[in-house]
Amino acid sequence: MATNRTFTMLKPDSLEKGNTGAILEKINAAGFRIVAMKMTQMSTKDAETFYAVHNERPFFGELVEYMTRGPIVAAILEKDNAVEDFRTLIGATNPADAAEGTIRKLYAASMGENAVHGSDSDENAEIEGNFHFSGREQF
Ligand code: FUP
Repeated sequence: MATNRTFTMLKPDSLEKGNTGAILEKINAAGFRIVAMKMTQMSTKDAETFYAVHNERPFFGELVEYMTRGPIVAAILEKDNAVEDFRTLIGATNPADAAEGTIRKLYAASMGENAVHGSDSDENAEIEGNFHFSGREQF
């Protein structure tokens, strides 16, 4: 069943650079409603679990190091066509390929430090949202 929710994380580089407010403003301006939101820091086990699909990839160790090195902002967002529209708003995984005006084009340094996460399917949006938020933290 298609849903109208997606899950995002503002990754450690975004918080380190002071881009949290600017990125949230772009998300707000694009018409997403915040269903859940918090600042948190992932443990190594959290990051290994969240990115388990990549655990055989050569960049996995660096990805886990990066995602655990400082706090993130995690959020569930609601909008019609949320998953696809949010992927459009953030741009390509590699900021060098990201379209003008996208969050990754504006705020990401590299493929390895790409500022923001967006779920790639309705199914993963639900899994990832529930990874970070209990039912009573989702409004
Ligand atoms: P995305 O869905 O755009 O977040 O990208 P992926 O799920 O394919 O990758 C998850 C994260 O792994 C990316 F955000 C960055 C990292 N990654 C690399 O560092 N190198 C790669 O070649 C692919 C992904």
